[in-house]
Amino acid sequence: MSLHLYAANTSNAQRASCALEEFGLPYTLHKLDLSKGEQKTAEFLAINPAGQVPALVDDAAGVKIAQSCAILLYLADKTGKLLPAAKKADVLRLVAYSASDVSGAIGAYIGFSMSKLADKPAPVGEWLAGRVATALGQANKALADGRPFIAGDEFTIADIALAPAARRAKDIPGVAELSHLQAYIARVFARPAMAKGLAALA
Ligand SMILES: N[C@@H](CCC(=O)N[C@@H](CS)C(=O)NCC(=O)O)C(=O)O
Repeated sequence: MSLHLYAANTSNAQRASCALEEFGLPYTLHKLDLSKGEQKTAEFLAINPAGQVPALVDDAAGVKIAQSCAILLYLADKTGKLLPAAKKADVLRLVAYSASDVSGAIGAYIGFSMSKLADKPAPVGEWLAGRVATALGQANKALADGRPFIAGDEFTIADIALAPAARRAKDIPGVAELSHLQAYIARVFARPAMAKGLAALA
């Protein structure tokens, strides 16, 4: 098989597995155990020098690509799907928003919460949670107009960028209250391909 996905059960890697399922592309899954450092082997570092998942190898095209949202853009370009020309600027904006504002804020909150710092002042945790709620609040506000997907009526790669990260954030203070976002997450993962992408890494 030409496509190889290197992944673990994380929201960044779920973007890639969900995308491959949504695009209907067959792939070989290589699950890495991050707790055993399998992402730092010489073999994997030759694929992604950053030593992080996800990474995708497209043998037929001679391509190795990391960064979850870059993988979405690569596959949209390869297939010509889920990045409609009429919505291109908006979808690109929303993919970048998910990769930076949303995942950045979630990563900072989770990194702080899980850190072994001797002193973890509560106000810092609250401030970091506030950044997540502010970032996801933008999506919640957009979805309040009744649109089914984040860029409008059509499912796009912006949904594959946003939904796994938003799902990961559900227990962060302030996120459960974002009712339009919560309904959206349920709607997106009710799609068979999205559900299959999640299950593949579980
Ligand atoms: N911005 C990257 C983040 C990748 C990332 O942080 N991967 C984590 C799992 S979600 C990882 O591989 N961590 C293991 C490590 O850094 O050693 C993306 O979107 O792909």
